[in-house]
This record gives sequence, structure tokens and C-alpha cells, in this order.
Amino acid sequence: MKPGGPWPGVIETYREFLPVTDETPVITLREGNTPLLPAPAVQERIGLPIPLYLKYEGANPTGSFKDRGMTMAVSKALEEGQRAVMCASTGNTAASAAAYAARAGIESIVVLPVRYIAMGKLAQSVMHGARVVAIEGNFDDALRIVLAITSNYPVQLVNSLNPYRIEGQKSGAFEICDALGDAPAYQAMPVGNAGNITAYWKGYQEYYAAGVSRRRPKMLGFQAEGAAPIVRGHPIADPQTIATAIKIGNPASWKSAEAARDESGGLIETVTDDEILEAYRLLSSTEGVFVEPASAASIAGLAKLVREGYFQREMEAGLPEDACAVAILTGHGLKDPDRAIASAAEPIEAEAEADKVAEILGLRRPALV
Ligand code: AN7
Repeated sequence: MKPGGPWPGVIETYREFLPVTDETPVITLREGNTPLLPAPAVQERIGLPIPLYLKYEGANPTGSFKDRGMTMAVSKALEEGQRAVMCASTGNTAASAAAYAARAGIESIVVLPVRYIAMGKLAQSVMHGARVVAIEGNFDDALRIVLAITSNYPVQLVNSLNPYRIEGQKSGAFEICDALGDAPAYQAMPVGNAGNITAYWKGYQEYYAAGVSRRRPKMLGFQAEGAAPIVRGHPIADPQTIATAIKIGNPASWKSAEAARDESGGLIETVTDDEILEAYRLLSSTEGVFVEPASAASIAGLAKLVREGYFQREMEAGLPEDACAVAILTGHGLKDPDRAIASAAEPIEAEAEADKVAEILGLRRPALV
């Protein structure tokens, strides 16, 4: 990390590790530099035997990790003279593409499985001036359409099949190593289209190869049970989960996700929607960290591995003294307000009178002495 001055964003901070030159116009919203929070309450609650940190990617400018890749993809699109970008999205990629395109002064087109998009994400795409194409199908249909169009028309693809997306997103791994002084022993994350697990593994490998870090984490990826093509070993035609961000049946970066898993000695497993929702409430109520459901899959997954004795076995096999786990919390809770409202207790109804409110709350005045 460069010392001094305000954080300049991902490209300026990690320029030496990124395919940019002095000619590249840097389009940035000063993304990155997100909090790495100790999470003692969640750690204790799920029984994790090593320290847990949360990488809170909801703190990015558009509320998700996608901004790390989008600063690269849009900057390179501009450098190459492109005037329009396009993506398929479960919502966050679209919100980020729309914002960075707006800042670059170019057009954005987003193709969305509109029945399954969280409201906050749709609001962002609309406000940033994207042309929003709502299709009746799912994300996999949207991606198929976008690939066909971007290969035939002068519109730049900014899904994570665009290698610059992966390049930018690997900066998350750099930040974690910079903050901890080395890579963690374990990194947990949700897996949807599988670009992010690919990117993080690339980042850890590059820091290791450059001698900045001395080890690499085991990559622990989690898919929703009803949308777990990599775990099942075949595409899922009709994926189902409340975690709409990862409701994906045929991930674009499938092979590189398997490589990240295997090369790191990690795993990719499923978590149920109930487990996701439990972790979702746990994070917000005990750590003050509000994430969207897909992000809670990281914690649901760690909890499941603890229950299955995974960390017990790991400890018996021998762990470094300072071993810790980092969970990537990929998106902000405000993205999906409907799910939050549906998951929590109803507000208490009261008349607009202080005495009535105090009574309903069961409050007593302190006794006079
Ligand atoms: C909050 O926006 O695919 O495995 O189109 O929004 O890299 O796909 C979003 C994915 C996890 C999964 N958490 O990451 C999209 C999209 C959140 C996400 C993922 C997504 P990948």
C-alpha cells in the first residue's frame, strides 16, 4: 500500500500488478480499501477455533466487490476507444457497470433476469442511466444473449469473462495480505459465476510469487444448494435460491474456480437457504455488519465446516500459530431491502405519544431517592 494521501483507488494503488500504462485513462470511484473487521462474536457463535475477519466489500462505492473489476474493465474499454459496455447480471455487476460507464461518459446496457433482481440493484442501474433490458429468463439466459451480442456488435463485454475484471478483482487479495502481513490460512467466499474466486486466487498467487506474502490460503467456496453446478459437477437448468446474486446454473469461470479449489487444497461446498439466512441475521445482529444474502454464504459455509469437523481435522494436521480465516462479504445489505424486511421482526405499532410509546416498550421511570 502506498503511504500518505487519500486512497486513490485500486488501479493507482496496485498499478505495478495491473495491465495498465501511462496511457490508460483511469476511471475510478476510489473503490477498494474496504474494512477488514475482526468478528469475535460470529467466530464464537459458530465455534471457529481460529480468528475470523470479515472483508466488508459492501463498503465499495456501489456497494459490492464488482467495483474492483469494473474500474479496470471500463478504463481499458475507454483506452481501446469503446463507447459502450454491456453485461448480463444478477444485479451487482450491472449496478457497477452503470456507475463506471456514467463516470466515463460512455453508454451502458445491462441485461437482467428482472424477476429475480434485488430492488436496490435495479435502482442503481436505472439511476446511473443504463439501458436496462429485462428478460423473462434467468441469469444464464442473459449471459448467453450478451455474449452473442458483444461478439457481433461494437459493444464491450464487461462480465467477468473480460479478463480485466479478474485483474481488478484480485486487488481484494492484495488488501487482505497488506492488512494481515501475510495471506490468511483460509478464505471463505460465495461462488456464483465464479469470477471472484478465480480473481482472489490469482491475487494470492501473484503476491506469493512476488515474495510479498509467504503463504497462500485454502480457498473455501460456497454455492447455494439449489444453485450448485460446480459441487454437483453439471450445469443446473433451473437454479433456485433466495440469494439472487448467486442464482446461477452455468458459471462462466467454472474451470478456473475448480483450479483455485484444487491448487489451494480447498473445497467448494453447498449451503442451504436456511443456513444462509441464519448467517445473514447473525452478521447484522451481532457484528453490526449488514450484507446481502449471497454474502452470508461465506459465514454459513464456515459454520457448516465447523459442524462437520473440518477445522478439527485441519488443526490435528497442524496449523501455523497465527492461522486465521477471512470471509469475503461481497455485497451490502441495503441491496436487498425486501429480504431484510421479510427476515426480521415486524415494527412495533404505536400512537404518536411519548407516554404511549414508553408504555408499549415497558419502560419504567427510575425511582426517586
Ligand atoms: C453479492 O452481478 O454474478 O462468483 O451478475 O453479486 O464472481 O459471480 C454477482 C455475483 C457473490 C458471486 N456475491 O461472485 C452479477 C453476479 C455477490 C454477488 C457473487 C455475486 P462470482
